[in-house]
Amino acid sequence: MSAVEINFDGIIGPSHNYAGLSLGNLASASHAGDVSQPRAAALQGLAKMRHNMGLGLVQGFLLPLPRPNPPFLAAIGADGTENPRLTAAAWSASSMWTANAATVSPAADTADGRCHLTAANLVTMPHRSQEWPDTVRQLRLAFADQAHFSVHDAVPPCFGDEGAANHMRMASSHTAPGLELFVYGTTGGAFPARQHEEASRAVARLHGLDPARTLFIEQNPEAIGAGAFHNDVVAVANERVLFTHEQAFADPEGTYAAIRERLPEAEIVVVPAAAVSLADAIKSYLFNAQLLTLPGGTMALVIPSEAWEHARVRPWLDEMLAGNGPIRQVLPVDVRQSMANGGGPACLRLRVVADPATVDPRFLLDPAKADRIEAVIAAHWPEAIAPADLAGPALRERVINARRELLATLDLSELC
Ligand code: SUG
Repeated sequence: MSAVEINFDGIIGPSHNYAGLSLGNLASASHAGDVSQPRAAALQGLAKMRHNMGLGLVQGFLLPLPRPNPPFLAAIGADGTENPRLTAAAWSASSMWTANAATVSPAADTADGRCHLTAANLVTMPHRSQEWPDTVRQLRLAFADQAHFSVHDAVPPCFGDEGAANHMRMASSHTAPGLELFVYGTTGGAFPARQHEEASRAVARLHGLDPARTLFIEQNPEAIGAGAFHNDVVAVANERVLFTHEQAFADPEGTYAAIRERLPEAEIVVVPAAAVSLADAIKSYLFNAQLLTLPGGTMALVIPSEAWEHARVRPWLDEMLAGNGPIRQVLPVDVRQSMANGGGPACLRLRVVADPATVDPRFLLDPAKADRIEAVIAAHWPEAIAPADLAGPALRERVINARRELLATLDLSELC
């Protein structure tokens, strides 16, 4: 097989919980203190993977990271009893949102003709800042073939980097040289701007991107203020198509013109604020969608069911489908447990363009493996976690064992 787009979804970990840790992420804040359902969450995530695999697409996955994470607490001289937020941070299953695991530049874009991945430091949110060392270990295993991949450590923590959630790629096809779009925020608003311009520029340099095919675009501060803590909450791109909210970028017209100048075949589908307000876009997660090229060549948008059911989003989607645009199908999926923490279908996946034969096969899904993963989740993932359960020895044992069982069934115990 030659290079294709592979979506690597994060398997939702057994410690999935609602602690309200992410300032500026409205879903996380509004569900703080709720009882979570890790088993249902992980099954929803797996169902999405099966759904996309059923479309004829190659599907991969990444594993939950070790939680609770005692080294995180030890590094700050804490044992988890001082402060419930620190405890919750050490237990967070946030690595499920693999769109934040790394930024990926396919081989067609890079100076050395290899696919480059830079782990994201995620420094803005304490609970996420502990992810990258374990993430990079996993990436170095999955993409160990150095003839085809180069995996970089995260950029220094003085520059906040949130990975692929603030990065888009447009190209005439996945394997053609592409235009890489890095979207950064500026500080000073009500909520933190998680992606710093300097981090984006560092990643572009590390990947050996051609400056003529790289754009650095400022996020609209108004969008961040309205709850778009990552650009992928208001825009998504696939091949020649950019699907974006009118208010995603600080200079929308300048951004569209710069894209069209470099990629004349670009098709930009803009959703006007008059049809879907920024608030509705963020509430429904319409743009946190997977825009996928199906094997037949047409494009489908995999959206959260919340968007499909939304009173103002649905009419807009119906109208789009009735028109002659590039997005021919809309496919809703149920990832409600992740959504309640601000993670839609797009947050749950990391896109890598590569020949699947060059990826460690243990990270690629097939129906039989999906059945095995499902059996482990059904047998070992806790059904419910209330905030007060965190730090309890019984839950701790259960969560550690659940992950161990998953790694064993996937022959990945070296990640223990
Ligand atoms: O970083 N939520 C994640 C959601 C990440 C979504 N990813 C993308 N947009 N690509 C975040 O804010 C909530 C955890 C809590 O509150 O317990 C959380 O981390």
